[in-house]
Amino acid sequence: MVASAPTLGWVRPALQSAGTAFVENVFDRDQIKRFSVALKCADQRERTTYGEEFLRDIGQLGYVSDFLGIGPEAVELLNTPQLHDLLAGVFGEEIRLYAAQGIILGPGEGRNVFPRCWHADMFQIAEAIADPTFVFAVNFLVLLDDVTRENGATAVLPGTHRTGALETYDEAQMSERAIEATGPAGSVCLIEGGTWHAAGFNSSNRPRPVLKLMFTRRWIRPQIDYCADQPADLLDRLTPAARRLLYAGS
Ligand SMILES: O=C(O)CCC(=O)C(=O)O
Repeated sequence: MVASAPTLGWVRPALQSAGTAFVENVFDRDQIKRFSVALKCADQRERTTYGEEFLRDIGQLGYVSDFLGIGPEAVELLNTPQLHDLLAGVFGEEIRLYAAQGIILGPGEGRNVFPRCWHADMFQIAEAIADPTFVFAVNFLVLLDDVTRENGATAVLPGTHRTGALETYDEAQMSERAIEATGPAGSVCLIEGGTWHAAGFNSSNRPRPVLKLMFTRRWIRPQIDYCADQPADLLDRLTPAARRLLYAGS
């Protein structure tokens, strides 16, 4: 059973109060398998092209930044109706894709190992907005495998979108306050743009893959122009709702 629109009314209030929400069953298992294989292949291509050592040095090992380049699965993901139900519940119509990437957290990687640390994705914009409960940007982390504390669940500090800078940067205190986004593949962990969070530490022997989709209000200039340099038929393969997510100029 995938999550349906009428059951999603709690998500925006949760983002307003806690700055985070966790929604299960947004994508089904077959989709997740396809996304996961596509991401693994794209990651391998990047490692072959640039070399693991170089990618590690620049803090990009396991980050696949060419989201549309992972293959037709990126289009499939953007066309998924349940994703749009969730987006509509969070933002209404006024929404665009700001940036997307795959993140593969390898064994032995994670919090406090370069480049991973506590952060709020859009801290500066959050600071400039007077009402901290105004949801202007949300990181959608799509779980491509079952995520546990052992394989590096993302840790989120609830309510920190309302306080701005943290009172303490002490790792022990932050870990104690954090909630861990554990759950089954196909779930989405939503993190508001001003909410502090960090990857966990992957102490398992398998990589932990997620897809990160950062959505923002349309008046925020996207980090990547997804319509530039794309195959001519890309927009034809997207549903009107998905196309609207990518349009930089409208
Ligand atoms: O990989 C993770 O668990 C966290 C990802 C993250 O920090 C981010 O998307 O901003």
